[in-house]
Amino acid sequence: MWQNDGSGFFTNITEISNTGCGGYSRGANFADFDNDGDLDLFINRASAPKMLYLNIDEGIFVDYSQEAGIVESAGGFGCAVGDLDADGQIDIIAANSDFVRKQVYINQNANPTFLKVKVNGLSPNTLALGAIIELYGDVGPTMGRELIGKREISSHPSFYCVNDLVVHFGTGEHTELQVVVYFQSLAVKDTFGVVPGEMIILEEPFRTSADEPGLPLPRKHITLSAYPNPFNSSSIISVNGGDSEKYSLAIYDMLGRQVRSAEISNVSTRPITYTWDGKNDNGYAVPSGVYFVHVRAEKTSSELKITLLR
Ligand SMILES: [Ca+2]
Ligand SMILES: [Ca+2]
Ligand SMILES: [Ca+2]
Repeated sequence: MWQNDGSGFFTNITEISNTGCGGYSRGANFADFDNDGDLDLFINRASAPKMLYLNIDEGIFVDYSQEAGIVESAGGFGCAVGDLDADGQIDIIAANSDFVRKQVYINQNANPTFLKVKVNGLSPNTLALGAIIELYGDVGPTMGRELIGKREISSHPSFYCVNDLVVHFGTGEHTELQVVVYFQSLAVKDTFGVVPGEMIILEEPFRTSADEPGLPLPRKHITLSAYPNPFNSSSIISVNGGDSEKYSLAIYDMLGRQVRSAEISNVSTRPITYTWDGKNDNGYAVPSGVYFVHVRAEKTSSELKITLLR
C-alpha cells in the first residue's frame, strides 16, 4: 500500500495501514462496503483466503473477512464490484482460475447512507469513461461544503474485470450532497440538493467549463473558469466565491506533478483573476496537455481542467 502525498511522492504504508496480508493475488478493488464514506478494500488472493478489509480510521484497515462470511480460498483472478441487487449496498464478484466457480457475494448490510450516480456521456464516449466524479457533503450550516468522495469511471479496475459503471458512494453522516462530474470533453455537470439513499442520472452537457456561466453557488464556495480554454499563449483563470482574503493556486500536470504555484492575497476586486502564461515556477514553458488548476481558500477549494495547445 503506497500513499500518494499529491506531489508525486509515495510512502509505503503497508504496515501502518495493516494491509500486508501477503500471498499471491491478481485482483483488488476499493469500494465503500459499509457505506460510512470511506473506501474499504477487497483482495482476491489466489493461494490464500480472499480478504475484505474495512477502513476503520482514515486509512487504517482491519481484516473483516470472517465476519463478512468471505472465507473461500479459491484461485482468485480479478474481481469486480457493483450493486447487483440494487439495494444500495455494494456487492462483489470474484473471478477465479480454471475449474473453480466464480463467487458472488451479496452485501447484507442495510445502511441507507449511499448515493449512486449513473453518468450518460455524449457520443462517442457514451459510457463517460474517464469522467471524474466529486461528491461534496454539508459540514454544518455555516461551514460550507467538504469533498467527501472522488471516483473515476474506469474500464480497467481489476484483472480481466470491469466494475459496474454506476458509481457508488457511501455518504456517512452527510445529508445534503452536491455532485460535480468532470467529463473528458471538459464539460462539467454540477448538481445540488442531492440526498442520500437514491440513484441519480446525470447527462453530459454540450457546453464546456469555459462556457459555463457563474453557477448559483453560495459565496463560500469557489467556482473556477478559464478563458480561453483550450489556450495557446495565456489563459485568464477567474475565481468566484470563496469569500476569503487569501487564495492558494496550484497547477498540476496529468501525472499530478505541481508545475506552477501562486498565493493571491488582499484581494479587493471580484472576480479574482490569475493569468497563467503556460510556464512553470522556473519560467520554462510546459508542454501541450491537460492541466489541473487547484484553488484553495480558507474553508473550501475547487479544481478546473485546462488544456494547453502549443
Ligand atoms: Ca467504508
Ligand atoms: Ca470506515
Ligand atoms: Ca447490493
